[in-house]
Amino acid sequence: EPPGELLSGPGQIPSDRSGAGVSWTLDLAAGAVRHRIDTGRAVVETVRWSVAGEPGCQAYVAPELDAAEPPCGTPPPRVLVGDDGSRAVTVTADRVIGDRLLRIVSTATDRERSRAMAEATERAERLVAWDPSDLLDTQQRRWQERWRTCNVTIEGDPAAEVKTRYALFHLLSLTDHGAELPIGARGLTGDAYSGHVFWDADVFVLPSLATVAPTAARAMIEYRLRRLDAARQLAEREGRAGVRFPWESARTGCDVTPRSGVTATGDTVPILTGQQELHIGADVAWALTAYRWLTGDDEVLAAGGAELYADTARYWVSVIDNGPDGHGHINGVIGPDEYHEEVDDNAYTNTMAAWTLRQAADLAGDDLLPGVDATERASWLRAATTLVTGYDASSGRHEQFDGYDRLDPIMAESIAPVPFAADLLLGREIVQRSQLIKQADVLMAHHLVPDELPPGSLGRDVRFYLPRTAHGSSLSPAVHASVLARAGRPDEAIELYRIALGIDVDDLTRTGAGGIHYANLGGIWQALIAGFIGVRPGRGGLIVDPALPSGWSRVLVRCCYRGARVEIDATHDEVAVATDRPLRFVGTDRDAAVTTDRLRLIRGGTSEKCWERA
Ligand code: IFM
Repeated sequence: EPPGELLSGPGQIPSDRSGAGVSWTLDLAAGAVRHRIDTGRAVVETVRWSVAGEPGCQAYVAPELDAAEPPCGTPPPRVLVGDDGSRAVTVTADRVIGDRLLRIVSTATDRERSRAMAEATERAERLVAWDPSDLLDTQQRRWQERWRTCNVTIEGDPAAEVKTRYALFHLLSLTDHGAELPIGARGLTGDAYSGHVFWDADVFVLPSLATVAPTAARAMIEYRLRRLDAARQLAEREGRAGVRFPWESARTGCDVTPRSGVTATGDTVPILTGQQELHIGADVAWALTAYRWLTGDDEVLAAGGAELYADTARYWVSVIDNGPDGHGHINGVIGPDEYHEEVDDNAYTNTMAAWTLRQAADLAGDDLLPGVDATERASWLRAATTLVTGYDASSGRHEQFDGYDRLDPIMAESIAPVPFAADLLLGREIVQRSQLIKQADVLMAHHLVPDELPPGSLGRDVRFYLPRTAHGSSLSPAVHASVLARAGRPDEAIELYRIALGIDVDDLTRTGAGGIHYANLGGIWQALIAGFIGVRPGRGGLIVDPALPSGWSRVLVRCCYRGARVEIDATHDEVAVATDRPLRFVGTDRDAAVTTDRLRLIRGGTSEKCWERA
């Protein structure tokens, strides 16, 4: 672990290495990778897997070719020393059983080398004593249990079904975790972004994980809570109050964002995201709220959550400039659209800041934030109300940042088929002067905090920003799919959904060598659940409001909400929701809330989008 980096793990499946006589298969049912080589004279099959329920352990079964010793000998233990002196010890154990070789590779970390060594050795020796077939059967049984709790069936679209399951597979793979779970942009599947944790974890992965593995989502929150002190120091260093989470975070929670990078053309360019991508502060608070909504766990407030809200609100108050126009402004930032740097009043940043201030004020109003008095609470509400959001009542849409509308109106489709990296294709300067955007920005706010934006603005913002979006970030297509479905345009949503599905499975953007795009996978699950099935938290209960693409005849989903196991069966005309304990549901219109374990909705006669309780 070089300073500022997280330990990287095994790479992902090298899908492009499949070819004549060679195949790699990810067996989603068994949670294992099968590798087959047909040399023409012999067929060699191996299988490898991350042992479910035994974090840090990998198993590998292969034919033992010369039937005597393991082919390359057993590697000796490997010790990596972290920059804080902690040790990661990897122990390998081999055993030949009949004509097969079983290899276990076990990694444990501890401050004490001897403890890490003992733990890794104990696991390796225990697992290598198993019969390989039994070990693989156990793996399969554990995965079957996971698939019984969380799964998706999409009738009418088998490709979308298997690729969505692939996303779910990787989310479910995060189930085995310690007390805290930092998810890097590429997890442990590749070295792009050095394992660093971005908002990808908080707003893309965490809400999805909360519906498939709530304890893993809690461990993700814990990762942030344990770095509140580091975030407090960062805010202080920048002359601000409260907490400021770093744009890129690793073990200590200090800012590890690089200050420069080298482009594909070999030029060194400054990286300003560390100084300017401030929205991360609101994203972390949003993730905490999403976690509480989705799991019903409010104990997290007493475990540091209350502090996180209060100090995030304090941070925003100290960042906001109160202008002579009587409004609050946040200047010199980068929004989610990273093509435009140092902009004033980014709609996403300001909307999220205002939302966070109101959240904190609401909690303080309910006496849930110790140490916050009425005066401070009132200052948060005032700041939220005066902050500009870029909304223009005459056009009914948001301007992405101050001055955006005056930029060159270049449309993405006039350059190349999406997704493409506009900055690489056209050069940074041209892109900066244009309205081309990298990823969902205003639409990201619609995705995360729909009730914070003026009614009617979703449709107008989608119409305006979609044609300007290059989807140069893997975070973009799934969010667009989700908001398009919610905006009642599911047949366009499915096009973006297919792009999102292809990013990892088909390596659509040729960036897979750096690892799996976890935000994309989290985004896919969100687009399915919140977009197509329309399950989202409403005021006082869950809303179910499906908008299925015409090519999907039926969708079945299993997941969890607020401690209950939930099964949703949706067609174009009818939705049935069954839960193993009663949940509270609200309608999308003025329907009264209902608490039930069986909900049936049929498409209403009055409007295409309206669902009525059957
Ligand atoms: O967090 C993202 C960002 O939004 C776009 N660039 C890549 C980062 C890591 O995935």
